[in-house]
Amino acid sequence: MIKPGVLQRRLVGEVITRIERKGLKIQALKLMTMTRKLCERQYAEHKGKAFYDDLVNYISSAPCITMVVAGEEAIAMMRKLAGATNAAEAEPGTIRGDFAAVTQKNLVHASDSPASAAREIGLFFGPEDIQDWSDGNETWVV
Ligand code: FUP
Repeated sequence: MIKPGVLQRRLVGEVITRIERKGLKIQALKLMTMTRKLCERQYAEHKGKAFYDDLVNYISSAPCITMVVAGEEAIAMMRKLAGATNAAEAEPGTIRGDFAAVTQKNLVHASDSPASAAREIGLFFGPEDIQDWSDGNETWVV
């Protein structure tokens, strides 16, 4: 998920380019403003924590881009591309390390396990939204 504010900062292309350059496959993509209810479901594991209310307010404040990204080890790769949650700890070269100075506004969310990916994908997409495709590279080279 590309979080609110990334559109305003005109960084959507920058984030998606990193995912594409890594070689991962985008199978679904949607521009949407999340309702509070949907945010609460997305971040249910954090309910009761000090940052929870601010997080839900922020995530429901403006459009996000939700995506399904596929590939071998896609979860581990997306987490590496994103960088550490804490903006001060995220390494340069990662999305958060390069563009986030505020942890709450750390640009992206990436599922941390197959189970959370399945749950989160189900919040945003139906099976009909997810497209499988082949790059067809074999037709461009001999
Ligand atoms: P991540 O899996 O890296 O997105 O991190 P978490 O699920 O732990 O946190 C979800 C979001 O809550 C973070 F992206 C930003 C916000 N957060 C804070 O604002 N403060 C914190 O101390 C921890 C998380």
